[in-house]
Amino acid sequence: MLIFFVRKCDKNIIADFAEKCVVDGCSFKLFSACYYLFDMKMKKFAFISVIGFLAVSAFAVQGAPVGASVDPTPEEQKALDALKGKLEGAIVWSTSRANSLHDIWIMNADGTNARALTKSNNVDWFPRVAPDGSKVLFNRSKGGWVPENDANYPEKWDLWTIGLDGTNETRLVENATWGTWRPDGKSIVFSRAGKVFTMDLASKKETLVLDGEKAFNKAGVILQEPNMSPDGKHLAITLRGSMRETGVWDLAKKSWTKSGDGCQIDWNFDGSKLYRVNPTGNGGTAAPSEILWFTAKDGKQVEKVGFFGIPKNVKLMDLPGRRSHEYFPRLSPDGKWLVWGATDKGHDHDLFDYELYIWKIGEPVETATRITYNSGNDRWPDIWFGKVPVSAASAVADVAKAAATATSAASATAAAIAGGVSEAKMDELIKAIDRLTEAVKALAPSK
Ligand SMILES: [Ca+2]
Ligand SMILES: [Ca+2]
Repeated sequence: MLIFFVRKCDKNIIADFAEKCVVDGCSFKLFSACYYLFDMKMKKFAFISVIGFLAVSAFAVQGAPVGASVDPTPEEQKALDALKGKLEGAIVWSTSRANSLHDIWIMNADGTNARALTKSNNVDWFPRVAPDGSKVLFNRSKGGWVPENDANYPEKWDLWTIGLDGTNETRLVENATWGTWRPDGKSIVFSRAGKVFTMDLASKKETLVLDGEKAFNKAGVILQEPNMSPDGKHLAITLRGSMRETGVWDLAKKSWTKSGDGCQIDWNFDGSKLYRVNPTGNGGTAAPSEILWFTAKDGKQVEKVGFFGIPKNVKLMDLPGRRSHEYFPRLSPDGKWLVWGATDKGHDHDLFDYELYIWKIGEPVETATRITYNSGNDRWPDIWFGKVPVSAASAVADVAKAAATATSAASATAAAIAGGVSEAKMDELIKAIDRLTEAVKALAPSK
């Protein structure tokens, strides 16, 4: 165990810990950072590692808190009611609400009908819906609890797919993380620590498209969450390990354009925008965070942030109030809606009580609608628009439910008639007929 720990405790990881300890104050992480700063000799390192390992063992988390339901406030309920029926499609995300190891869940794009898509003894997260809505690509730990901080160790993860109807769960790529779809749905992009690959789904052939250490001429560069531009010419990447910034890699010119600090940089549907998380803005009681978006021209970010502050036009979302530690931004396929997660305290992506929101871009930020209500962890949403496929098994269950409703409505109608037709009975009769009509509609085969 000690050997394992020493091997893992390289400078890059410790540097990551150093940043994290600012946020969550974990004493071990602070201690690791101090070790790094003082650059102690190997002997001392081994000794300190034992102490560090014991500290980690004592406080090791073996899963995320399983949450409990939370009631929406009257305002939140009003916003939910206003959204209901407005959008057809699905939102998928990773949650610990029913399983401390996180399952992928799915809800309708209007925030209704949340249900589990995966159920496993592995950590399932980073779901990305295929362009045709047939399936979801996601990260799965090889076994048991693996924290998101270990996303940079591809040997701990595989990429899996599952149908949006919950069928055909399949392992697609071994030892990989951060899988995303190409626009035609025929290939995917993913990373293995410092390298980015594409894979053709028909042939299963993998192609190395970027080697971080060679590209940046620096050891220990981690390429996190690589998102390829829709035209396939650029990679938006969050650099971690020995470098720490966001930006865009031009695959043909082999050049890097820095976006700034922050993380989770991604493209909109046509590559005309880049968006990402920035460590500024309101932050609840965690740390400042907001979502920025920029004009992208030939893969380059037009507006700059930094010494002169943040231009107003690049601010996309920074909620007023406490739940403003925004992460995991994702634009809808048509670029008109934004989904994200936010905490009102705490930062760890896989432990704290993030809740998901949806917002129509351009509307006042106050119209953002909270769509999850559970004290467990809710992270990494993706949104897709279209008709969500239904498995044969659940279609049969739906028909059975509709049939039961129709039977009960029909007997209520008969009972109302049998009891004579007073005014009250007439109301009852009309309601029963309405229910019967709805139930018969539901029984009709969908087109
Ligand atoms: Ca904020
Ligand atoms: Ca939550």
